Amino acid sequence: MLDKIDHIGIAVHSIAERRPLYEEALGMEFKGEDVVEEQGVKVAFFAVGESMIELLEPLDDTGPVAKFLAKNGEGIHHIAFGCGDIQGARAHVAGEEIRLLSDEPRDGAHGKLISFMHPKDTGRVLLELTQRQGHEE
Ligand code: CMX
Repeated sequence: MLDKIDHIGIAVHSIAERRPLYEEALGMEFKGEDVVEEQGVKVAFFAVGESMIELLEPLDDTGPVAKFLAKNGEGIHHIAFGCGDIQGARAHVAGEEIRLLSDEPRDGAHGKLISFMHPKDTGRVLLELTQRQGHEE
């Protein structure tokens, strides 16, 4: 059902401030930035093998990442699993009595479909399902 760890999301106050850590100190390839208005974030991706690190910077004080930063400070925000069939994966986890945070998959960065599970049902770890649509860089 899940084919890899697609990315690990890390909440940061400023992508510009943290980018040198991943790109220069750790030597990861920068794969681009995106704004996901629906999620209230600017994101930046860095490649690690077939997976990515996603830095998440809030666009304002109101979205989920802003709330996370206010409560916890910077740190790991979520783990995203790649899957070929997000609707099938959603049906499977829902059958395991894990609540999904949206009625349908939402649009994520780089044209992906995404769905989050409630951290209260997953041992206090925010887990995401993600499915690529068409081609992606
Ligand atoms: N990881 C683990 N636990 C988390 C969490 C996170 N990232 N965010 C919130 N929680 C926990 C809270 O600590 C809280 O636990 P306690 O009650 O034990 O303190 C619980 O979840 C509920 O939190 P809340 O403050 O009552 O509710 P929120 O309004 O913060 O909503 C959540 C939490 C997960 C429902 C909300 O953040 C959400 O809908 N997230 C999904 C969307 C998202 O995170 N988008 C940003 C990334 C977008 C992208 O990658 O493109």
